[in-house]
Amino acid sequence: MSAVLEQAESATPTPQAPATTDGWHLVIDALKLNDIDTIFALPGIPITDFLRISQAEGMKVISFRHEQHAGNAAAAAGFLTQKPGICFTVSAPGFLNGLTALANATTNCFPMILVSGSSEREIVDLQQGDYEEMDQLAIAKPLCKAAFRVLHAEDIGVGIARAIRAAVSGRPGGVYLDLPAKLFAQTMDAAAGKKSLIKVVDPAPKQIPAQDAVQRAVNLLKHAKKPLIILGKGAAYAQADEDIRALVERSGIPYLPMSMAKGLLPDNHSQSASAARSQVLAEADVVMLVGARLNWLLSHGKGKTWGAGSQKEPGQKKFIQVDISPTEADSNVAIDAPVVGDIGSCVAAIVAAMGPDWAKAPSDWTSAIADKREKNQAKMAETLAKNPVPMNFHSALNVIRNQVKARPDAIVVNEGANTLDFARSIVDMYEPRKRLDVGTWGIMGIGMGFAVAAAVVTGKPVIAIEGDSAFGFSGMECETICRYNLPVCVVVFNNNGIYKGTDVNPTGGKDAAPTVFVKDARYEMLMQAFGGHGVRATTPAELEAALTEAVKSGRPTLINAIIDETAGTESGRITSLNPNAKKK
Ligand code: ADP
Ligand code: TZD
Ligand code: MG
Repeated sequence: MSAVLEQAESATPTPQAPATTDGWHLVIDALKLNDIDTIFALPGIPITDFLRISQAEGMKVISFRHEQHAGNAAAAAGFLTQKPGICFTVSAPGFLNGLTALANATTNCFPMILVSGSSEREIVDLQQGDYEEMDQLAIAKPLCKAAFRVLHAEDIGVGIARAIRAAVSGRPGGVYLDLPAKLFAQTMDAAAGKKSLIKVVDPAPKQIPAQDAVQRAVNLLKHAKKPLIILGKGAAYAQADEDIRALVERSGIPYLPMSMAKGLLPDNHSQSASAARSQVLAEADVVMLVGARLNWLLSHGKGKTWGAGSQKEPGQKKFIQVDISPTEADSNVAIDAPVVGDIGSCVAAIVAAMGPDWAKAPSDWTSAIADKREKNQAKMAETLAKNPVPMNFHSALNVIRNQVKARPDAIVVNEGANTLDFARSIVDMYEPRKRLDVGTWGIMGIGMGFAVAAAVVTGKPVIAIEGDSAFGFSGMECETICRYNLPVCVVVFNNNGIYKGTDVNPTGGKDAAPTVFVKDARYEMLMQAFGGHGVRATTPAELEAALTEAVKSGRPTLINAIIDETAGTESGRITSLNPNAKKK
C-alpha cells in the first residue's frame, strides 16, 4: 500500500459495522441470564444450528434419540432443581413426540419448557403445506399450563421470561414456547438485544398462607384422636425438608409418603405409617395432605380405603389440605381446612402456630400403628429372605433395597406394573427427591429420560428399576447413557412380558398373546451394543455383584434380571381398574 493511501485511510477510518446479534444467540443469552445451563434436545431443522451454537457457547446440550425422552428428562430436571427443564425439538412430528412429556410434566406439576421450532407462519396459517407444517401453538395450549410464540428477535427476552414464570410460579407445570424458524436468523443491534433480555426476579414468589386458615388447620389437628399426615410429591418438590421434618416430629403424627415423597423423611422413621397404610387410611379422623392430591392414587378420598361403606361415600374424616393451588380443595371430597400457599411458608406457619407445648398425637393411636407396622415388617422380612428359583420380584428387589440402604444418595427411577408396585413398597428411601417414577398418570416410558436427567443434574448414581415392558418404551436411550458415559444402572425385571409371561393365544394360533414378549430376551446386550456393561443375572448373588459394581464404577450398565414369569399379577396393584374387574 502506498504511503499516501495509507495516510488517507487512517485519516478517514471506515465506520465500524455496528455489532449485531441474532435469534440464536438471544435465546441462548436469555436462558443463561436466567441460570439455565442445560438443554435436552433432538436436532433437526430448524434447531440444529441452535444446538451447535448452544454447545459452542458453553451450554450443556444432551442430545436424545427420541423427543419424548428429552422431554421427560427436562421434566425430571425441573422436579429436581425447581428450575424449568428445557427441551428443544423440531417442528410437527418432533413437537408431537415431545408433547406427551409436556402434558405429563403438567399433570405432575413439574416445571418444564418445551421449545419447538416451527414452520413459516404465513404458510402454516394458510395451510399451504410447508415442510413439517402444524399449528403447534394451538395444539399445545390445552395440554400445558401456558403457551407462547415469539415472532421477533426483540421479543425473545420477554418470551423466555414469561415461559419461566409460567412454569415455576404457583402450581408448577409445563409451558410451550413456539419459535418459528425465521426467528433464529433475525438480527438486531447487539446492545439493544442485550437490553431486551430479562432476568426474572423471584420467579416462584413465596405465597404466605392466611393466618386464619393456619389457625383453622391447627385447631383441627389439636382435637384429632387419630391424626395422619400424607406427604405428596409437591412436598418433595418444595424443598422445605426441615419444615416438614419439624411438623412431623413436633406433632408426633404418623405420616404416609406418596411414592415420590418417599425419603423426605427416611422410610425407617419411627413415625412412618407406610407398613400400616390400609389401617391408617381407614381409621384416621383428621388427615392433613401436604402437596398431595386426592386423586385416584388416594381413592379420591372416598370409599372402603377411607373406612366408608360404599365406593362413592366419603369417610368420616376431616381433611386439611396444604397446597399452592387454591382450586385443589374440594376437588373430590370436602376439605375442612384448606391452607393455600407454598409448602415451606404453610408448614412453617403451622409449626409456629402449634406453639411450644403441643401435645403429641395420642399414644393409643401411634402405638396401634407401631404394632401393625412391626407385624407387617416382620412378614415382609420373611418374604424378602426367601431365595426362590427363578428369582421373584421380592428376592430381586431385596438386593436393590440393600444397595439403596448402602448408597442412600443414589437416585431410583421406577416404572412397570408389578416392578413398580413391589419396588415402591420394598425399596426404602432415605433422602428427599431420590425417587422418580410414573407419577400421576402411571405412564410408561419415563425411565431412561428421567435416568439421564437425574444423572446429569445431580451427578449421583442412578438405579433404574424397569419392568421389561416399561423399559421398551425408552430403551434406545441406552445409547444416550453410554454416549455421555452416565452413572446409570438399568435393572430390567425380565418376566417375559406385561404383568406376566404366561399368557397364551386362546385360538391356538402361532401369534403370541398380546402381553408376552420374546422369551429370555437378552436385554443386557442393548447396553453392550453401545460400549456399556451388560450382565444377565439369574440369582440375587449375581444381581448384587453386578449392581454393586455398577454403582461403584459409575459405568453405564444394564442388568437383565430374570424373574419368574408366573410371579406377577394382572395390572400389578390396580387390577380393580380393569373394565372386566368392574363388570364382575
Ligand atoms: P402425589 O402424586 O405425590 O400425591 P400430587 O402430584 O397429586 O402428589 O400433588 C402435588 C400437589 O402439590 C399439587 O396439588 C400441587 O399444586 C402442589 N404443589 C406443588 N408444588 C408446591 C409448592 N411449592 N407449594 C405448595 N404446593 C405445591
Ligand atoms: N402405555 C403407556 C404410555 N402407559 C401405560 N401405563 C400403559 C401403556 C399400560 N401399562 C401399564 O399401566 S403397566 C405396563 C403397561 C404397558 C407394562 C407392565 O409390564 P412391565 O411390568 O413388564 O413393565 P411387570 O413387572 O411385568 O408387571
Ligand atoms: Mg414385565
